Amino acid sequence: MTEFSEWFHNILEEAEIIDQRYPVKGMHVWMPHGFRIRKNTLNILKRILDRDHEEVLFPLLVPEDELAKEAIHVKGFEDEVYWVTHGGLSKLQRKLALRPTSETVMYPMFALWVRSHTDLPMRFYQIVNTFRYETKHTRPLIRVREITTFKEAHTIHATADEAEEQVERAIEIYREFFDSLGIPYLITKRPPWDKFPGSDYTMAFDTLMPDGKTLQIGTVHNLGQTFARTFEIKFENPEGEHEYVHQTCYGLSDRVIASVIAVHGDESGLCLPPEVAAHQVVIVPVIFKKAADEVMEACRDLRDSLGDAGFRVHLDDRDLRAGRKYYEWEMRGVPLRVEIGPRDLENNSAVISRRDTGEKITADLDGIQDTLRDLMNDILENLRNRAWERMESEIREAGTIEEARNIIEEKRGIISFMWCGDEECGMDVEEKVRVDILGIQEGGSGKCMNCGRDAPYRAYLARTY
Ligand code: PR8
Repeated sequence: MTEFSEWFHNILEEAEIIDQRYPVKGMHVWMPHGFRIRKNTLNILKRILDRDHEEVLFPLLVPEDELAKEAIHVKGFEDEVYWVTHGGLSKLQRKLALRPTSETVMYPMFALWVRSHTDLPMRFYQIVNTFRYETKHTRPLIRVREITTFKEAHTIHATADEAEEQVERAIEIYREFFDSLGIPYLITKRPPWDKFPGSDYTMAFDTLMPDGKTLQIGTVHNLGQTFARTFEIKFENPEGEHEYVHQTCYGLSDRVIASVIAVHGDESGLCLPPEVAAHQVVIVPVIFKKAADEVMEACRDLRDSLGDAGFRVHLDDRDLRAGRKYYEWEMRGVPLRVEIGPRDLENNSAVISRRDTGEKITADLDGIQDTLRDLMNDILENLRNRAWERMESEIREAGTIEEARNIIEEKRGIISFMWCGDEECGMDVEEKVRVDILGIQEGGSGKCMNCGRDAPYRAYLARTY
């Protein structure tokens, strides 16, 4: 693949995902094709969350005093906040922030909503835009200043154990979500210096981008009782005493779409999992003078029957060369292309082309729905396996700092090593290898790669976005 960032930039434009020319840095326009992919992706997540979460919608603006209430939280976000200072020509008495995330928007209301232990647990989510004045280099979908698809969930529990369990459930939810997109992930507990501001701890999902850098694609935070104490969120327990609640929150962003594009794409462009593709099947009539009408009619019939059966299908009947159409639909990542020409019609068949493998399959028109459905399942599985294999082959074990340095210099990817868990030692590793510690996984034993002490953790290092 050509240089990744150039490829990514070009494909967003060529496949009409977003328009990057909007004149505010870090803010982009979703174009119709991108918007459809976005909507299909959101639908998968909603389907999973709707099982036991309630969807809500809170305001965009946060009063300054609410934002400032949770000291650690606000410290983490203070240099990323956009402020509204005026209403028309009048200066506002109370500045209003554009939400960088919604803890300080929601939690004052949660204090009003939560009364008794019988109200708990509560699980909410909303899909909104959030604003972060990022100072690091912005990149479309990857590091933006308006996150247009912020999917944030917030839960409230009576006990610490229940909050802990919710963290596990949220991890399962995100696993299921990323599996249905075929995106591989590494799940780790973030080191303390990299956790969400105000949380007890953060669990993160990272994926590997084609240039060997990792991208954080989702996070699950156990908030403990920090925000409950700040915002006075209390419930009455069965004994009639008032206790602070325990909370979690977890979120995903536009990065989900960035990873779908980057992880599965290739030299020919996008390669989309069928469930998110705007069109799952594109029918291209192969017209010669002979039997042109019959071919068009067969194509229309097929389009109608596939549409009725629930496929997102498109008939490309433009007056263009078939080759030009193939190129375009491949670039746009359509999973399956069906070609029908006069000879196919004589045999009551069609030729199906798979975007992921390039394979061509001659299928009987009568059973074509089943064939297409089987192929779509197979495509997702193939994309998922391929992507997992690629990521796993880029995780390399290092026993010494020297080895870690060499791997990062020569191969990039992710380094796995044993770590004592000491914060100072961790900072030292980051400085010596000049990359970030992604996080840790419990279990395993050995000696710390850096200081040689007993190491109860497996940790990971990578260049990150
Ligand atoms: C929370 N509160 O906010 P989080 N551009 C694109 N994606 C981003 C950006 C950005 N500038 N910043 C973060 N993300 C919690 C959980 C409610 C929900 C993505 O958590 O700050 C990252 O993938 O960790 C991150 O994992 C996710 O948003 C959630 O943001």
